[in-house]
Amino acid sequence: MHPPSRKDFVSLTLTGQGSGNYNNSKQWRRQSCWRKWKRLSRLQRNLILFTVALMLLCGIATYPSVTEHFRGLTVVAKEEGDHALKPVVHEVQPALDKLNRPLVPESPSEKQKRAAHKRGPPGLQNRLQKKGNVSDTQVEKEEGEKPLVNWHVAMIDQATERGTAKEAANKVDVPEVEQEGHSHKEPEVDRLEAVRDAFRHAWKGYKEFAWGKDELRPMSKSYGEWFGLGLTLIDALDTMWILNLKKEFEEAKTWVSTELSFNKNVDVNLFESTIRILGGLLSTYHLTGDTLFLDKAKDLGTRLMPAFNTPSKIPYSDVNIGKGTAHPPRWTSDSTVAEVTSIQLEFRELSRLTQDTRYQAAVDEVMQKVHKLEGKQDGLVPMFINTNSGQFTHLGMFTLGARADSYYEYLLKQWIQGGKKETALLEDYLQALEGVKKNLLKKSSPNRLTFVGELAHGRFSPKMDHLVCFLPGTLALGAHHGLPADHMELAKQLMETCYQMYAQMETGLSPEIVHFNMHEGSIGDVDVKLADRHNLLRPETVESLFYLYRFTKDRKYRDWGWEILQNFNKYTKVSTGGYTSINNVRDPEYPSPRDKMESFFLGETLKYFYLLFSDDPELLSLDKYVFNTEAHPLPIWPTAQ
Ligand code: DMJ
Repeated sequence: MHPPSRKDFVSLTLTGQGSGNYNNSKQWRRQSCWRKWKRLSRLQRNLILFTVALMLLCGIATYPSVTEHFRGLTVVAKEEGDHALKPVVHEVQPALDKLNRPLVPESPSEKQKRAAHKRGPPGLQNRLQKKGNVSDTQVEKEEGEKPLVNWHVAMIDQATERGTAKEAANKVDVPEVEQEGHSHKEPEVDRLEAVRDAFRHAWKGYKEFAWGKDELRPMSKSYGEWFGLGLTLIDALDTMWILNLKKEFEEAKTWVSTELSFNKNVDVNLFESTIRILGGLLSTYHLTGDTLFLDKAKDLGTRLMPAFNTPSKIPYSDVNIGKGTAHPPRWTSDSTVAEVTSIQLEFRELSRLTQDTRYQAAVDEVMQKVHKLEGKQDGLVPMFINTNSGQFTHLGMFTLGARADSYYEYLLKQWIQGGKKETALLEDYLQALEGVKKNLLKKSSPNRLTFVGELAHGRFSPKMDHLVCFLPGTLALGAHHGLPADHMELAKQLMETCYQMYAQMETGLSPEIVHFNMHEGSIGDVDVKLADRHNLLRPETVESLFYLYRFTKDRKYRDWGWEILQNFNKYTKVSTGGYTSINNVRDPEYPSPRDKMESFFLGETLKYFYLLFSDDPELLSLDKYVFNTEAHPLPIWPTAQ
């Protein structure tokens, strides 16, 4: 992080006494005034004293009306959306912004007009920043006004206006509007627009500082390369299409057609490049019908195939897509179970589209082998698998978090993709869920939140990764597709828990990992270790909120999502463009930006926000599409196939 650009220092010049130079010191000035006062006559002194006393009396008498007048000016200026005054008003008295609501309720149309008027040009902040008015550590304020605040002021703002995130979570602060006898929350269109605004802001940073690169580093206004394949741009393609951001989409498409080449001597991770790039290209092809994206997908898929040339047919983790060679990580011949079992939706779809069966054959073989493997516990899988032996390694460790998570997700989703015919996938999924219930599901204290812990050699640990928050959505999706109703009940309970992982933090944003308290008499449900306090802008909770809302229509899921989006805007938005992951969700005063915007923030998090707030159930109907683990929608195959 850059140090603030303000100069918080006082300059002192020390001069020796009696140096003979002109001396304008306070002492000298005091002595000279006193001498002048002594030279005045008694009458002159009395006259001066009388005048000063009279002025003081007048000042006291007129004070209330003067302050009233100035308070009135401030409110009027804010109501008129006076851009020139806004930043000053906000910085001096941030809480007033929220309190200055009109006394007479506004009609929805007036409210929209006011909101539109207030939403100033985003470029304004950047121009100010370039002039050196603010530091690099600044984040923008949400709610259209976007005044400039630094991390410290942002904290003061929240402390004044909302108390802790926990308190806020228990309040429903969305104003209710009566319409035709029904009670409605704020028009959803505002929330959709807020997501589009967030995307535009993220894209602005990417475009300006990281165009065609893998990831934006928004604080340092630079970029990071992982594979050197424009990861963020490709991950975000279908989001732009879904959010109807045509101009942005066309620019990105031009880059894909003119700049993107997979003929590069570069090592890529098989799983990450499959879910983000192959998945992104395939879904964009489906949404647009443009064969450019299918051609690129086929090129990449073919270049990834050497990963499967292993003694066991369990793929290596890394592939050099230019040389056509593959290898495991330097320190082991193991692959991660989630990685080798979460590339199937994409390779199967590639086979269906190209009529080339090799892609599907390779990934189906992996599933068949894993299906038969020893070393599971009640359907739960260990985290590693060896590419030589084809056996699980590091036995006895079970989690639904990192390294195993999307194995469970893809069992269900492959079954749905293939028209619910592949019963082995369904059996493994159902058995694994029984394993979760039997071994990993517990209740926290004091609020009895249902959570999914981990198992290490028979010992239970109440540790839950944020990654596990994909599970409520997956459970709900299964119930929607005819699996037992108690899956939906469990989905709702876990959804509440995942929401609390946000709401109980001081920033209202979830940490990467929490530990739940299980002892009677615990004060809070959640403990967060120092090393686990980061937030990477991950999507899983928002993803699950989307599924839960689609299937239940319970508006609380939307309101929870709205809170989370606002907190991303408060604590992770960088004024010059982009959003940053942060180190400390427990410190709203200094959440400590990490200077990285993950590609999944655009590919997944913002897309799921948009779908959560959309009223159109046909926008990517869950009866027609299945989302890959990077939120790229792929079609459910027609039953004839
Ligand atoms: C994404 O790349 C995918 O959702 C993956 O399944 C898990 N990790 C990130 C998001 O958190």
